[in-house]
Amino acid sequence: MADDATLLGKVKRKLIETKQKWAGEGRLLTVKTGTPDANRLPPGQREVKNWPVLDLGIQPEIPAAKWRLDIDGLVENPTAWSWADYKAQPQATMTSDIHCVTAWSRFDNKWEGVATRHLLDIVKPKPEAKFVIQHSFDGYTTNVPFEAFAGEDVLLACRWEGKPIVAEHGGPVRLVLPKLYLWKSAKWLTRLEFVAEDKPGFWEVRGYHNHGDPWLEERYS
Ligand SMILES: Nc1nc2c(c(=O)[nH]1)N[C@H]1C(S)=C(S)[C@@H](COP(=O)(O)O)O[C@H]1N2
Ligand SMILES: [Mo]
Repeated sequence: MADDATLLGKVKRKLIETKQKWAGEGRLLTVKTGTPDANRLPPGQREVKNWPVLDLGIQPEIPAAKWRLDIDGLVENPTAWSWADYKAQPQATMTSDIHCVTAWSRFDNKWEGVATRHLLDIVKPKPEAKFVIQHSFDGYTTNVPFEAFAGEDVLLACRWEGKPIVAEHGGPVRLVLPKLYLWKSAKWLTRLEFVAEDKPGFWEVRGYHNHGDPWLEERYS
């Protein structure tokens, strides 16, 4: 009996030690950077180390002085940001995985920019605002549900891996919404329109899924 109790005591101690070690490493909370983990790749995706370029073939070069972001529609405070206005906002840092519908995923992208949560505090969307339409300098549009846009990991990003986002990847400012396929993240962002009725965007009217969750493989409609 005494032996059993001792053995149990040892097992328990060992278990607690292991759990404590895991907690220290952040295990069970987040996937550790660099750890090979099959669960990190959505169905049908493969990991790439480079960052492919995908767009309509027009890559507008927008000097910071010409860049402008309009935030309008169903908001209490419609706002227009110049580059200086944008840079004057608190800059957040975020690391996220990106998933393209063409089946590549890229892990651990380090972004800097303005969190959509911060933008929402300023423009104050009306309760009727159920969708956000992103508009770009190349004429591209894409629609996302309000809740997706308001995610804590969504950024109006201007930097990637410590450098300004290059024009081909959507600089000066692109959206990064990592929980949806990357076509839902507009490059060369210039307008955010808050609407009550959904308005399918460029790819959404051409057969892409209206929602685009990579974990549910919402590729095409
Ligand atoms: N303005 C704009 N944004 C866009 C696109 C585009 O053509 N124009 N293409 C989308 C698609 S289909 C993808 S997969 C990603 C690609 O981003 P990347 O070229 O930085 O990898 O941008 C998305 N955002
Ligand atoms: Mo895409």
